[in-house]
Amino acid sequence: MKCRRCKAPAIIDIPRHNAAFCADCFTHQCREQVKRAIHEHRMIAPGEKVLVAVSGGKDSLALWDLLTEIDIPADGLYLGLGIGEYSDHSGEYTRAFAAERGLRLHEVDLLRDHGYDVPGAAEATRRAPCGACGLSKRHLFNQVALDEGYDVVATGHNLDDEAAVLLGNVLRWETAYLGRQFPVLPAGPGFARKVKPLVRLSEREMAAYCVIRGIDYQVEECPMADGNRHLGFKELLNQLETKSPGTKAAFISGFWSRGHDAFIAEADEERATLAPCTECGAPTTTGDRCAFCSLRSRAQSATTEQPVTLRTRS
Ligand code: Q46
Ligand code: ZN
Repeated sequence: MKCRRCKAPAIIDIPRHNAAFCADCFTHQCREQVKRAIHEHRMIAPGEKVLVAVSGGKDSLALWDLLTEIDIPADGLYLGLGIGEYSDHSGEYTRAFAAERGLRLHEVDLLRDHGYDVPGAAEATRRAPCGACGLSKRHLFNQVALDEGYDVVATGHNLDDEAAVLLGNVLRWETAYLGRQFPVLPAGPGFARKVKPLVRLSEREMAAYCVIRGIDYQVEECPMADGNRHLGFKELLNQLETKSPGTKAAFISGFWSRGHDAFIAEADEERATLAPCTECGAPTTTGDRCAFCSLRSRAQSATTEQPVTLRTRS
């Protein structure tokens, strides 16, 4: 197996591109894929302030590294979820990554800053933890971006994540979600722009990228992932991909070019009905308290500690 670009011995094959690469050319290929995604979808303009949502896992740390490598300066935001040792270690990997590279990292801790954690939220809502966890992340990433003057929030969603979410949304015809499923979500009143620069790269490629670049990351699975239905969709899609390489990429790129437009109107209508949350001011469809503020007040009752203010590390 030889590298497609330089003909040296290859260390990784990428069946969907019918190609293999040596370590140097593979990292070059990853950078090119990120540049292409950013360019194609007009994710980030020169000079814009970028905030990367970092979890301590391979995708978000690879994303932070890749943006830095292609000369797009970005600060990080780590959200402490309070999921025991898993969160403790995730925070340690993130802080070490930022410190080694001299990058600026913001930290928000659910328990310290908002008086609840993900296990408490799951208990209070009596639902799978991922729902409350995802809601908290979306709200707080956006809030920190707006409060700290960032133009864009970049997340580490990769090709596998997008294909699994798309399959879930299609299976249930979640049309409003389909309208919002795109590599870039524009800014609006109360919303920073959201972008996914890793959509052209797979989970396996991001793991390989971290190994090659010497990035230490959290390899443990989240212990609260059991109720996450996307894991099942990923397994199914992996089976299809093994039989027919390129299936996932064709599924999502076909949706973006031929399906997404059909659902935009519904997502736009939903945005047009938004009004400020009576408690935090974030846009909400309820006309009262937003879903985050409702969750927080219910979840706080399952915890004991009181909130303190946002801490920023430079
Ligand atoms: S951290 Fe949160 Fe994930 Fe854990 S509780 Fe679910 S959503 S699985 S990316
Ligand atoms: Zn609110």
